[in-house]
Amino acid sequence: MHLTRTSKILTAPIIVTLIIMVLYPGQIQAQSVSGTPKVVHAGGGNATSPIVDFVPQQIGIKAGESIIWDNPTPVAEPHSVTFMKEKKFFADFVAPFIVTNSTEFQSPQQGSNTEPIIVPSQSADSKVVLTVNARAFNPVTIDSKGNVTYLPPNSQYSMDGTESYINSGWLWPNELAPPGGPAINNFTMTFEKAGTYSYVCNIHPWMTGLVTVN
Ligand SMILES: [Cu+2]
Repeated sequence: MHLTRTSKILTAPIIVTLIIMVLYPGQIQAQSVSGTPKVVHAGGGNATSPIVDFVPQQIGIKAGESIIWDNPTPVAEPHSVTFMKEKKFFADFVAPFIVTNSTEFQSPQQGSNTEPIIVPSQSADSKVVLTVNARAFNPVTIDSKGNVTYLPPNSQYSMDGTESYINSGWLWPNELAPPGGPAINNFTMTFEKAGTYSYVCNIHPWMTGLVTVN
């Protein structure tokens, strides 16, 4: 394909942008947050008395602004930032699942001190295993139609206010996430619409926060 000089000049910035998007996908995403996000801490305190609260518990922002939640707790105590339209969307972090009787669970690490909890089921062909619930543990959204979308760790999400469920996933203090799981330590959300939005931690459901968007 032969490009004229003008079209070469016009396409050059697009090509540069595409290369940057491939090399630094997180940075392109980060630019979509307008202004500096306000910080809310999930937890904190010290090693002998960790805080189990959002700090500040209430925060006011303007529509289009963002909040970043982190976890400054000095011990390995996780928290989540979870918005729900209704109580039925509360995701317990351990949940039962039916599997066939022939299903065996083996640890990838020989000799590890692990085993899933298996309880009897109603049917002779199946058993029930209790496992960690991904919708509590991982960053995920459910829209008003019930579509479930998993987000990458340390996500940035823009809330339009119609969502049924938005979860940060378990936010661990830096370097203190358990091995094997996603090492999530922050969550950023942009609030597009004015309103009052309450949220909870799905590990400590009495731990609540409020965002007022004007
Ligand atoms: Cu918590």
